[in-house]
Amino acid sequence: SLFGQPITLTNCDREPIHIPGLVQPYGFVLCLDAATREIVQVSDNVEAHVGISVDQLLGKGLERLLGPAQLAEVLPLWPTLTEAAKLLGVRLDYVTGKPLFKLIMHRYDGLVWLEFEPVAEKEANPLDLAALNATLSQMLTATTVLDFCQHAVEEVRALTGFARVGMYRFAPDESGEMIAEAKREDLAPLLGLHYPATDIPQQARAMYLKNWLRFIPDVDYAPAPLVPVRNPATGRPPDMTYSVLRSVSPIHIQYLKNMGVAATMTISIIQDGRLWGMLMCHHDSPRLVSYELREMCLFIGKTFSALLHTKEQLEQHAYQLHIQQAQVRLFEQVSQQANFLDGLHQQPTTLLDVFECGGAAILFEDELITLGSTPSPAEIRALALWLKLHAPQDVFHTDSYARLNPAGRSLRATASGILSIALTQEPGDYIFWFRPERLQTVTWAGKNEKVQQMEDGQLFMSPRQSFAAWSQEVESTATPWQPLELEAAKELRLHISDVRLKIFNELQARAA
Ligand code: BLA
Repeated sequence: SLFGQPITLTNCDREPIHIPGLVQPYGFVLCLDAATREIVQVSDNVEAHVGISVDQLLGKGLERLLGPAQLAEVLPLWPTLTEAAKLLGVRLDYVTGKPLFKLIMHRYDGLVWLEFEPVAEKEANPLDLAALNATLSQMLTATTVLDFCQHAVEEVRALTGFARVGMYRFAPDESGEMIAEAKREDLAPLLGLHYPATDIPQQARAMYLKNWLRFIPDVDYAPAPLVPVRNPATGRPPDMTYSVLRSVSPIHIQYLKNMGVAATMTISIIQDGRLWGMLMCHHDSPRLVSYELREMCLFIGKTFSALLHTKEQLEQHAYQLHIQQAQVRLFEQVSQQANFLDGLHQQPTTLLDVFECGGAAILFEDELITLGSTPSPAEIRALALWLKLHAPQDVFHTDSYARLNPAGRSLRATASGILSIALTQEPGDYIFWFRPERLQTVTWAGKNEKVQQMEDGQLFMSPRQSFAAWSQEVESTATPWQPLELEAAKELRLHISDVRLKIFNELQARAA
């Protein structure tokens, strides 16, 4: 429960995940007053790691923990610390067993944070620049966003060995879709699955814009509290936004357990200051990933973010070119055919080739021609009538006809989205392009998963329930039409009008 209240979808946004007062116990944390350099808070698992108790540290200086050699490395960094992490390797000789630690330092909320992660004795793990180079080469070759994502997930999986690495992209409504995936063969795919916005609440999204990487090596952990839990200077738990070991929301931990996930690493993909997506890594058993390897993946995530715009532009240009070429061929065909209509549907290039769509139709002087998957002839005629009354503009488009016209619900399988051009005002001649309901195009792999509910039963805490919730949200909607498609539709309309005018004039001249 949350502040002793039942957890609901609406109060989820209010869980103060930045001040849990708890850390993940695979490492330990010291908080020092940034001014006095006195240890003011310590995670209570410090003794388990280094054999020094909390009481021996509180109120003291770092020399209680670090030897002169390490102090000589740490202290010069002090004035340079910001929320950006600085990394040192330290050896604590008095520690029996695991004396080697990664020390990750940053300054935030009036404190200097020292986070210690034990490392294995043999772990050399130097930054593998050759591997990083190979990864970037792969990513640079991509000419579409999906290819780009596919390269990124495959490379991150090869580097880290996570059982599943996916690219999760946010839609404008903040729901998300797994658009690329690299996974161990025996795992059920999550590719193409959609999840509602509520799976990642607002305050978490805001935090992930500041801190790009999160790591949970073992979801089955008992959090270690900070002692004291409140910073004596502020009277509240300190802000762990930039902390590596921050303990994760118990709600999210439950979610991961319901999914059968035991370890995760996620990296924010940020474009123009907004969360575009997340690189998600899952493992079905606990998995420690070294700090350096996490940094390398973070580097890949940031590079991905920086290149994303270029890839999107490449893809847009390619689609634009495709539309233009299809348009030119259609124009040729229309001019060459005795009946211009034949040029739109009987030749090698048809209306279907111009846009990404499921079907198209021409309604002209009461004749109806359909291509691909479309509503029934009666439904198309009813649609034309509705357009004439309610949407008399030359070019009409919607990504949810059913929202404009309740009768449109019955068309949603083939025509949730409609783009149409009016050929004449009277009697109502049109060319239509149809897009199917998005739901029909989504493949859902989680169907056979066991659903586990939280005790209060009100939460969508598994992919299956999430998918059901998302389905309701997007019922009767199609992929939206893009501005470049609307432009092209306008041009097609003008061209067809010209051709018809020319034919009309020729007929007139012949008659005279
Ligand atoms: C956080 N939820 C998250 C995160 C992800 C998801 C990726 C980021 C934390 C991390 O790094 O793991 C969601 N994870 C997913 C999705 C998939 C996945 C969609 O693997 C799909 C494959 N979550 C809920 C509900 C609530 C909720 C109903 O589903 C609230 C009532 C809360 N999710 C929640 C909270 C966090 C979170 C509070 C923040 C966790 C933290 O950083 O402390």
